[in-house]
Amino acid sequence: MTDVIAPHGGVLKDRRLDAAAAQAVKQSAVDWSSWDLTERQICDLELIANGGFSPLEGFLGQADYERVLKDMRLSDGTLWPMPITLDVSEAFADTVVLGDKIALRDPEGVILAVLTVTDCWRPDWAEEAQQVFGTTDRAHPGVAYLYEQSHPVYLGGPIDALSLPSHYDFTHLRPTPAELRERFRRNGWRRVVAFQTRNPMHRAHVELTFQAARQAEANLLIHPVVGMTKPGDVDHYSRVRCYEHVLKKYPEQTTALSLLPLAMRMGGPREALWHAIIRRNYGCTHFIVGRDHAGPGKGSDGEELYGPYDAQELVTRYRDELGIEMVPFRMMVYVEERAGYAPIDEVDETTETVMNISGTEFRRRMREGLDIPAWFGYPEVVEELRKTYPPRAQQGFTLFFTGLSGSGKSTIANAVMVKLMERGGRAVTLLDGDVVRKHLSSELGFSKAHRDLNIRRIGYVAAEITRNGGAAICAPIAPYASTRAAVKDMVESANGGFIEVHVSTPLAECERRDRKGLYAKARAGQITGFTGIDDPYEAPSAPALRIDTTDQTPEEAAQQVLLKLEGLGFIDLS
Ligand code: PPS
Repeated sequence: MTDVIAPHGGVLKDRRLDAAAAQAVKQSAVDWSSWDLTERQICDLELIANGGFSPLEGFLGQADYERVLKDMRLSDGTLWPMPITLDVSEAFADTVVLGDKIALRDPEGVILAVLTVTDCWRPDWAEEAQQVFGTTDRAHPGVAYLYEQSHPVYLGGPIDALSLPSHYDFTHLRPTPAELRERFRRNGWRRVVAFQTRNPMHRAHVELTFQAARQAEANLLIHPVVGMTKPGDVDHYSRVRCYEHVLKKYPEQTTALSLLPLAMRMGGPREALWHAIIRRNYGCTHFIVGRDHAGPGKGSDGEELYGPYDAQELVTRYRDELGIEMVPFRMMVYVEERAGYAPIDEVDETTETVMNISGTEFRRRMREGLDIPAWFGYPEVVEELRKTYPPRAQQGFTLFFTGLSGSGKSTIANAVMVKLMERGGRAVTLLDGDVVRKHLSSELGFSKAHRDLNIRRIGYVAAEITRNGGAAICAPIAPYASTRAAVKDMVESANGGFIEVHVSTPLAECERRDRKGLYAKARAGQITGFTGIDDPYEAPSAPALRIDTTDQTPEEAAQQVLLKLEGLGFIDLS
């Protein structure tokens, strides 16, 4: 472990043990408790270990945590705006005594680091959310993570790393802070302005970075986050391929691309300060803060959670102690008369025509295979994104039938499957309720927990089929709205469509049919917990389609589904 004196602001920590010490720790670790790190904790650990989070030497203890929440400072007064904590389960915390060493492992069980536990406490999440994010609204992704994914007990203490988490992708683009500083030094880059991004870069971004570099008289570092970003963002593999295209737009030897394994919190102003400190640690002298930096989007009331330039204001307030200079930027827009980009505050909208394509409009055009104008995006970047987000006619999808037993789900699903196979073009898989219970979920019963697990398994398989461009047709009862919503999320994050069809045939008709004789048994009390009889069915509130099969043939019902798929652009019936 060697700390390096940074050219700008403070000491660069390095918490990695040398090979001999790492080997010794590995041997002792067999007797220690082990914590399997979450995805976010692995990101945090990497940046503590490699110095990206200097001056942190581990996960925050309680006194530091409380001061960070209150004043954005560690207990010694150093500016540090984001709580970096190790959240663990109650059961695990119960096995830990202060002073213990615990092994921190990756999901494969490889020991990455040892934590010497100095603190153990139960945080107040409402307080943390309010202080850090300024809200307890779960529409904020950072707040949602806290309430829905964090464990209830925090452990604090210094870490010693045996190795950095392994990455097999883009390894040549992942220098540590010390390596990046050394590269800057070798290249004679004395002033470097960093650009943070979690999105693909289009012309506006390139213009902005050009102008920022010119203004700061600095070289440029494109420094995208590839750890965890906002749920629903473009995956980092596609983004990095886009950045590699964009890099060629800059004059040679002026600009570098390097990946940051950060887990973002979408904390707006506080996050901007944090990002600046991290870039200082990576050897940059300047940092671009644009409009709505690390913005979480809208709250549940439909209002933006932060003002568009709150982040710039906060960073300005702490400029004297940051050790890195902010280059503030207003939103860049295309000005038709100038055939070029300019910051919006430098445009006279009474005489000039401003053009912009919002993120939502961009996604709509991609989805529908529509043109993206050359003034907006580089053709190479657009082409790269089209591979990841093909138009709907080439996307995979999940057709999810839900309804009571005997409502006609399987019959319609089978008819639709055959029709799709007749047309060709996509691999089709039917995940029927009964069939799934035979092959995937044979050990499960019909309690709420087992039904949820059954549906989540179906969702997992359907999402994989969807991801690979196929059509998954599911036909379980799926009585619970929240579980169906979870499946929708899984499928949509696999870049495909989720089409919910409620087979709404009334209970009386299902019972009249009673094809399997199960309703009679349920009424006689021979089966308990039967959906619709003595177990709930939560009807979907806004399905893509509702079909009552009381007076319809299976062909008619299947045709309705195919027309819906055509209307959404997934198939072409002509
Ligand atoms: S769930 O709730 O979505 O997990 O149910 P699913 O896997 O679709 O159920 C498949 C078939 O199981 C039969 N069956 C029951 N259904 C509901 N409640 C109880 N208690 C039950 N016991 C057995 C029923 O025939 C379901 O088949 P379908 O195809 O819906 O008629």
